[in-house]
Amino acid sequence: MRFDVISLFPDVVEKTASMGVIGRAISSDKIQLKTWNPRDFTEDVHKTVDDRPFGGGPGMVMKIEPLKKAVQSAVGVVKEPAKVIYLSPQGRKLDQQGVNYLSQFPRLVLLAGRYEGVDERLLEGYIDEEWSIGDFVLSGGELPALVLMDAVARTLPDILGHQCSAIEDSFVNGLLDHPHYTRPDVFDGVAVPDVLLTGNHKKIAVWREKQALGKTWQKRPDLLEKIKLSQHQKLLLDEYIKEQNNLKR
Ligand code: 4HQ
Repeated sequence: MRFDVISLFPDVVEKTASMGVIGRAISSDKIQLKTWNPRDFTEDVHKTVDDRPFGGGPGMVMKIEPLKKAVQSAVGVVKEPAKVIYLSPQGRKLDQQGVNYLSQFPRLVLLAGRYEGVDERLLEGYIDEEWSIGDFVLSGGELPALVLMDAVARTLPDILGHQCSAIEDSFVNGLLDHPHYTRPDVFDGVAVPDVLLTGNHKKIAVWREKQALGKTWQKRPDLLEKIKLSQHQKLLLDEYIKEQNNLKR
C-alpha cells in the first residue's frame, strides 16, 4: 500500500513514520510513503501558502492553488488510483471499522492542513473523503495523518513481526485486549495469574477471551452493545461478572 502525505512539515511526517514497525515496513518497501510540501507548488517569491479569510476573523486559511497542485501531483505520481483524504474534526470519526475500510485501498493521499484549515472549494473539488481522529482540535493535520497511516498500515499482511498480534489486538474482534504480563512472576507481592504459567494453551486462550470480555464490560460497556456475543462468550462473561461479585463480598 502507498501513502502520499501533503504537509507543510514533511520532515515531521517522515521522521515519525520512520520509527518502529511502520518504519521497518517502509524501509523494506512493504509500504511506500512520499511527502509533498505545498510550498513547492507556489509561484510567488515568498512561497505563500496561506491568506487572510474572506469575511474577516482571526487566523489564516490555506490557499487553494498550491494545494490543488500538490493533490494532483500526488495523485498522478503513479497510475494506481488513489483515495484523497482530508483530516479534520468535521470528518467521519475514525475507529477500527473505518481503519479496515481504508485499508482496502491500494493508495491513500492524506492532506494535513494547518492554520484554520483549507479553502472550502478544495474540499468540494479535490477531496474524496474527510476523516477525524476525534472530537478535539489540534494545531495541524500531521498527527491525524500519522495516526490514520499507522492504524491502517498495521492491519496489512506481513507488516507486524507477529501477524496474530494484529488479529488479537483491541477492537479487532470488537473487544478490548486481554491483560498482558511478563517477568518477574511476582512484583510488589502481586503474582501473575496461575493459568498463564501452566503452559496449557487451550486454557490460556479461554482465560484471555474471558478477560477481554470482562475488561470490555467493566471499562467500555458501549462496545458490547455493538457486537453479538456467541453463547460461549456469554457464558464466559457471566462467569467473569460472578467472580467480580464474589471479590466484592
Ligand atoms: N485538525 N482530526 C485543524 C484536527 C483534526 C482532528 C486538523 C485541526 C486540521 C486544519 N484532524 N486542522 N481532530 O483537529 O483530524
